[in-house]
Amino acid sequence: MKKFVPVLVALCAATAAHSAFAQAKPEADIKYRQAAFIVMARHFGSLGAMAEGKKPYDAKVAAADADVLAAVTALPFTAFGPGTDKGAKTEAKPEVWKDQAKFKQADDAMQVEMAKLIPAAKSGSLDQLKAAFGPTGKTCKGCHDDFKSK
Ligand code: ASC
Repeated sequence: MKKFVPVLVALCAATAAHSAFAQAKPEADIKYRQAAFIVMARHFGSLGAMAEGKKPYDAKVAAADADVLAAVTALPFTAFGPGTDKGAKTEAKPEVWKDQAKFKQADDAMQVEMAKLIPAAKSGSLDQLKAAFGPTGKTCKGCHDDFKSK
């Protein structure tokens, strides 16, 4: 019997760790997608400020913003899986999970515009940045209107 005690302890610890992980997962996904959106907003906002003449245009800063956006733009959408509608404070509406096809369309629409904004922001041309910024912002807003509360 003595031999089995450490095995039992290990099994209990593994089970406890596993269930703790299972419970923490929606919260982790919610935080992950929010963090990715925060990073996007910072760098998208930087491009917007330049496009709208609210801060001086700097081609290097614009290119760096574009690199960040290229890296993060798809990430939030990997963390809206089943069961992540609650578990931490979230502004995601139930429609995200009720109308997944429409949510996917909204994601795709943004990716299409981002794929134009990124090279425009790296082109060294403020005019190109200006031309691509507005349409991308519209896709952000469109998705917020349908899928984000407040
Ligand atoms: C931003 C930002 C958004 C979008 C959105 C566009 O700069 O943080 O979420 O633009 O406001 O309408």
